[in-house]
Amino acid sequence: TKLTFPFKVDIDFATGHVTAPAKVLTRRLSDLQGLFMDSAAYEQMLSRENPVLYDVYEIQVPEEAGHLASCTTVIYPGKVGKEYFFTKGHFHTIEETAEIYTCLRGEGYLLMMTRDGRSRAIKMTPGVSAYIPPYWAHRTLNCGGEPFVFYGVWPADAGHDYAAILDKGFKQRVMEVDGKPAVTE
Ligand code: PAN
Ligand code: ZN
Repeated sequence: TKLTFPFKVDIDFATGHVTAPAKVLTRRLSDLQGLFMDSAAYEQMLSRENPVLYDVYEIQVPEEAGHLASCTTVIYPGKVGKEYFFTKGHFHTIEETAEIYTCLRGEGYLLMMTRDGRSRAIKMTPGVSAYIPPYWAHRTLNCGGEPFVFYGVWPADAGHDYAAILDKGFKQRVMEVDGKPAVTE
């Protein structure tokens, strides 16, 4: 680990915006091809518009062991069919690395699963801080009517592995049933 100078950023809990040095990553509907359950609803929505599903504001540090990377993620409210907008979801490339997500605003779920088929869901509301252990893939979603904002911290060298999720998806889904979010297997 190289010597790095201490620094601070300001996080706006309402918008998730982070002051520099942050890198912004925007994910639109078209970036999540094949991930939503209702593919007809997906194609229909995409033929009309290509909304931003979420923005990631990453606080930049060297991607090396010893450093901690962090970011805010803002998932906007919305659904594809009955399924709430979610993140792509991933395992870490170095699978034995954990992560902590703390909810700053809104209402959502953190879905987690292992390669051997175990799964967990944690309801996220402001002040809830969830621990994602090593080896657990993770995806978040917004099941409320306002932006869902959370702050995540992970080992900076962990890396993101999206392949397994793009291939097999997530075991659990959260859909609107009778006007309320329901976690389905
Ligand atoms: C988070 C996620 C972020 C966006 O920073 O990367 O919420 O989700 P996807 O990367 O699945 O699109 C994190 O878990 N980092 O490790
Ligand atoms: Zn992660």
